[in-house]
Amino acid sequence: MNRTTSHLRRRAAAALALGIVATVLAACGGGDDEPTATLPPATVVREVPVEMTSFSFSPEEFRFKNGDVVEFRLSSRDIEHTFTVKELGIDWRIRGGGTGNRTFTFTTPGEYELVCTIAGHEAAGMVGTLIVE
Ligand SMILES: [Cu+2]
Repeated sequence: MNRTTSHLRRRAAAALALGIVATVLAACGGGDDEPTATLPPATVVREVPVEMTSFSFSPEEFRFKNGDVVEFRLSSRDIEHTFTVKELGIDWRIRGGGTGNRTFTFTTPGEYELVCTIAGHEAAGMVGTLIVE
């Protein structure tokens, strides 16, 4: 992860925390239906569910805009799998039957190969594509 990505991720986390505080404040506001705080406009977190199973990713193609902050909501339907994009330094492992949320900020346009690095899975067709426009 480069410094810029790390910085953006911290900003995203801070913005999320702000959003939670704003929601709580609004809920406790007693009759005031308007939220009292707004998120910084640059921070948009997209939530993307991904199911991993032997031997595929669903979906198998992802399209993002450069600058997107994406929260991947990973789940394994059967055995252990990884969500690995070597060129971007992404290597997330999800245990069999498990779930995990991982956030990444895309800062370099391109087309990237997604694979599962568990032995034999890539060869069995557990591959995908990430496109950053
Ligand atoms: Cu796998």
